[in-house]
Amino acid sequence: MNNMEYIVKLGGSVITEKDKAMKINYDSLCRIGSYLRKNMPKIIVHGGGSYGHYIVHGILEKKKRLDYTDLPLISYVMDTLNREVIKCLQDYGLPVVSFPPHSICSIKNNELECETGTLKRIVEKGLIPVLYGDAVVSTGGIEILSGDTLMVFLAREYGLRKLVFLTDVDGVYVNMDKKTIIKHLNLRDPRSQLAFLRESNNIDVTGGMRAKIESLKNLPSGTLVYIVNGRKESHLSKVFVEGENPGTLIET
Ligand code: IP8
Repeated sequence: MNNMEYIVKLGGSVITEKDKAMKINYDSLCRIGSYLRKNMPKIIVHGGGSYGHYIVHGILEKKKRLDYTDLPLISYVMDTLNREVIKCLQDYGLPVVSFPPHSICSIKNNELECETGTLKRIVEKGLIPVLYGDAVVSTGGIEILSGDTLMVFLAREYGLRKLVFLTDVDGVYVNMDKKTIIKHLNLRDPRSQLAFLRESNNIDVTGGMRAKIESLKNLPSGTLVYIVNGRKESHLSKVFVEGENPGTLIET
């Protein structure tokens, strides 16, 4: 399993300081870089954290909705975060290339479309494209495309059967108070599905966990999805070096 080709998402809550606007957590980011160097992914995606979410939240507070005029600022802010991610990963020897989603993706009638020709050629050369949650043009104006949606889209596009989501929690919680996590979840097993739904009120929704799991249902069956605490070195070592599950393993 360790040598399976995979796609990884560096969650915004791991690489930035959630409560501090526009602040990167370089320790976390660079530590992840050192582990990705040991076991290189095919594609990297990162989230918006206190860059993208902060700016979008501010716009929505002021005007209640997003429109075309917001694309320059949101894309600039996400590009700024992306440059730092790229720089740190390159410092760790990863051959990463930035791929701003707003320049290749759009949402047409709720369907995500991305021009992936160049991306494919870059991957074929052994380089690693880095995409991220972004604002993209849509039928009605612009929409926020989350990195989670991109992960599923790209995994399908490239036939990748292993996805790793680095988050700031230990996995999918079934009980937030007791901090108990599900070790293994099979989305097609009716029993585990039932257990999951019954407990879903306790699942970490602030981290978008419920939406994340919902979007996984669009993956082909037999795909392995690891939800891992990207802030804990021992968990990074387990998933990237030992090829084991330190958090929650979801099978589709
Ligand atoms: O953190 C959100 O991406 P996510 C991107 O992957 C923006 O949900 C611009 C808020």
